[in-house]
Amino acid sequence: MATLITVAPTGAETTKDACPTLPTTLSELLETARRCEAAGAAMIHVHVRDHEHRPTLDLGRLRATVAALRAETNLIVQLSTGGAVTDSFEDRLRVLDAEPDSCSLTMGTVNFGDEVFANPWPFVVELYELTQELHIVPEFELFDLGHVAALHRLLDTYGLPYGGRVHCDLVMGVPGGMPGTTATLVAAVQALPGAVTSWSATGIGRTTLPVAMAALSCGGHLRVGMEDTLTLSRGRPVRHNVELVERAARLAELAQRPVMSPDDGRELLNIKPR
Ligand code: KMH
Ligand code: ZN
Repeated sequence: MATLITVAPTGAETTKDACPTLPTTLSELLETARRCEAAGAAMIHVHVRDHEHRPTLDLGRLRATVAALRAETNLIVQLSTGGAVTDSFEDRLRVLDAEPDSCSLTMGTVNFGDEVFANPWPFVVELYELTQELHIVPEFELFDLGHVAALHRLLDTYGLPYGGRVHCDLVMGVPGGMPGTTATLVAAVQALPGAVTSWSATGIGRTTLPVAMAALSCGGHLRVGMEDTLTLSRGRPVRHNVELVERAARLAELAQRPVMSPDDGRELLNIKPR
């Protein structure tokens, strides 16, 4: 089985001042997307920044970003509905109006460092029903084992996502969420609903490599990028997202699970051309 690599190049937490190589402008994002696609990424998980490099859910910027990524790459475009911890539920729901191929959908509230990433059940349900109505393929973000239980409840109560495939991403190693260890990954994978058709994993910070290797050995796909990891090794900062994608592609190759093209990714997730 080939490996779907998702690149999450920006996120909402790191500031441009702290990390000047973080792609925060549209042209930096497009340059990043092109290079990461050439290195083996099939999907891009996008957080947008404003003209002062601060996270924003401005609909005009989101629409322009989706259009530009579609024009300049063949990547599957996934918009974050998580945004930043300060974003309102209303703004996070409105992200879907930018008509991405896919969107992230976090399955519950989690402590997020010193903050709280709020995803109460009624919001999760409203967002899920909106993805079904607007024909957007969700990627369920699971930060904790409780989120796996919530995914069972969601699918049992509200049925399958648009397109019929159930793809989730284990986000591991967030301070407040499940630890980024092999034992936890195995426990989470074993607990996934039977309806899950594919899953990826990402380990925050120093958990990146153990989580990636565990995921590959368990049949999972990979998410990498500067949203989650800012160093390649101790004392060696990531200079460009492509370094993380290249390393993930090398790991996938070693595991004899070579990278998947964006078109094969569309088939895996049943994403139709818009
Ligand atoms: N920035 C985090 C609070 C997502 O993209 O859906 C949430 C996050 C998850 O990054
Ligand atoms: Zn994100």
